[in-house]
This record gives sequence, structure tokens and C-alpha cells, in this order.
Amino acid sequence: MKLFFSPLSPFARKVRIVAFEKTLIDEVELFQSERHNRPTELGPINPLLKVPTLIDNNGNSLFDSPVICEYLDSLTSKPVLFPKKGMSRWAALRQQALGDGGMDDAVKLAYEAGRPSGSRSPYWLGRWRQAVESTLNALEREAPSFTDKLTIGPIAIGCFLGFLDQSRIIGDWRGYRENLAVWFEEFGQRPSMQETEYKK
Ligand SMILES: N[C@@H](CCC(=O)N[C@@H](CS)C(=O)NCC(=O)O)C(=O)O
Repeated sequence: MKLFFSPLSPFARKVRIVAFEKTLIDEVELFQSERHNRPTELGPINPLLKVPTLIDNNGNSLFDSPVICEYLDSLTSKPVLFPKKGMSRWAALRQQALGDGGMDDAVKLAYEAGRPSGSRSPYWLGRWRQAVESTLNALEREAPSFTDKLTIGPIAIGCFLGFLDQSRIIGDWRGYRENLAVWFEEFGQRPSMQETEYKK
């Protein structure tokens, strides 16, 4: 399999973590995709022109991290990262939506903040920041009920928090979010998190 990724993309990190947890990492060949190359490089395989994009062993392309992650989950039996049915499935998918949604807003905030100072929109900077803070507040309230069971939910949340640390886009998020900070401290020790951490 081939994975088009960028070292800074939290969504691509999510896919790499899943590959690691499913012991598939050695079967995934990584191709670093630079932003300026994406239209030509990814156009034929992903109309969204985004990383992560996966090419499976039959040459089929898969995109959007939830789809790629569920595909990888289907390839080996354990651990089950996408519970098949019942409330545990909806709880995992809901957590994934929180993590992915937080990443979406944090990435947009980083893009907007990275524009030349005269072109930045105060409205959009405020809007994306508000959404990131609101997601963090929800996660702080929910963190005491997080269980040790590994699913796609905590993986997505871990990638969201990891992106905030790596990009420093909103400064110190831990200050008054102790439950979440304690949870992330422990989750961040997983080998899959350590192995995929962005290093300058
Ligand atoms: N919903 C997508 C989001 C992927 C995404 O936003 N990727 C960003 C990088 S973090 C991207 O490739 N943006 C286009 C670009 O940077 O050219 C997923 O879950 O995979």
C-alpha cells in the first residue's frame, strides 16, 4: 500500500497511528506530498487534492482519513478500532467526529494565521479559534469518562491535541483543562503516538 502524507498533517498521522496499531505499518510505503505538488500528484487519485490518500494493493485509491482508517481496520482482526455495531460503535464514531472536527478547525486556523498579515481575516481567525476552544471544552468535560479501550475515537482526539502542541496555534490549551491534559499525557506515551510524533 502507498500512503501520500505530509509530516505536519494530523489526519495523515491518524492513518499512520492506525497502521501502527494494526501492525500494518511495514506494509505501508510513505510518500511525502508537498502542497504545491498536490494538484498534479494527487489529482488523478484524489479529487479533493488532500492528504492522507491511500492506494491499496489493487491500485484503488481511498481518501478521507475515516475511510482509510476503517479500511485498515478491516485488514487485521485486532485491535478492533471501529466497533461493528451498537452503542460502542456510535461512541467511537462520535469521538472521532470531535477529534476530526477539532483538527479541521485547527488546520484552517493555522492556514489563515499563516497568510501575510495584511490578508488575514480577523473574522475567520476568531471563528476557527472559537470552534477549537469549544471542542476542547467539550473534551475536557468528557475526559473523565474516557475508557482505556483503544478505538478510532481516542486516536483522533490524540491527533487533534498533538497538532495543537506541534503548531502552537492556540497557545497553552492545558491551563484550565486538567482532565484532558492528564488523559493526553498518558495517551501520548503509546508507541504509536511516539513513533508518529512530528520531529523538526
Ligand atoms: N477530512 C479529511 C481532511 C484532510 C485534510 O484537511 N488534509 C489537509 C492537510 S492536514 C490537506 O491536505 N489540505 C490541502 C492542502 O494542504 O493542500 C480527512 O479526514 O482526511
